[in-house]
Amino acid sequence: MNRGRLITFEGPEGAGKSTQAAMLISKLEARGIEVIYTREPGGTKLGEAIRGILQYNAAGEDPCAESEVLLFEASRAQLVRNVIQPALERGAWVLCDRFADSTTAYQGFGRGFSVELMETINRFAIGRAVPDMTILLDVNVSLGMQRCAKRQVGKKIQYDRIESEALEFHEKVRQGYLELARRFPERFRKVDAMRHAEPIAEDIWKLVSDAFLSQG
Ligand code: Z5A
Repeated sequence: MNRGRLITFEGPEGAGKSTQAAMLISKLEARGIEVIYTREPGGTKLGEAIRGILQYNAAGEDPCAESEVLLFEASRAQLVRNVIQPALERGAWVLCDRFADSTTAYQGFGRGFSVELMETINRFAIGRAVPDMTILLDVNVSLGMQRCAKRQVGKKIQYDRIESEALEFHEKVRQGYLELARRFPERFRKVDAMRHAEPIAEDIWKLVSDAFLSQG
């Protein structure tokens, strides 16, 4: 049995990661491919509990910046061992909405922790689950925020803990992602996400099908 593919979606908030993952899933499933969709933080019972702590202070106090890193990594380690690695081993494809590069972008470039340290902790958490392709949906911060604001209209919780960070923080995150895409061109595919969803989905399909489905 061939190992499946791990495709991760990254980008600033409101980039359209969940929307594009859903569109890619339908195309892959139409080809008879088993696809598992998951997200970070979360994707397991432990991970979803950590998500509540990280986003909405479910533990009753703010995690300090160091705890924040380790909580993201704990959620990731659990997701890899319990969901991603077993799926890849049985030949399924896994589409993950955010993965290790989010820690490098948000906690490294955004919060200012050493990028090398974030990458080292990421390697510990992900083990062999290195993404085959990382789709970076690039959107400018104001457009991403406008999209999220539209979605939040009428909802009780407005913004979560990380979404509420200052604009400069989100700008550092965006620039961090662009830097990662330059550093790891073999894995990253940058897609202009400041367009309608359909042409973005077409570009992603071309990238994915050219890379993984065109042989034979
Ligand atoms: N975080 C971290 O700091 N470190 C880590 O290691 C990890 C995460 C793993 C998770 O939040 C937060 O945790 C995140 C990073 C941090 N915080 N921030 N900021 P989340 O999972 O709740 O949210 P998110 O990952 O940021 O995703 P999102 O904001 O939900 O956005 P999205 O998935 O990229 O977009 P979407 O849901 O597909 O679309 C958003 C809205 O825009 C929606 O109404 C769509 O209908 C609309 N949309 C989508 N595409 C388009 C286009 N092309 N045009 C117009 N409108 C569109």
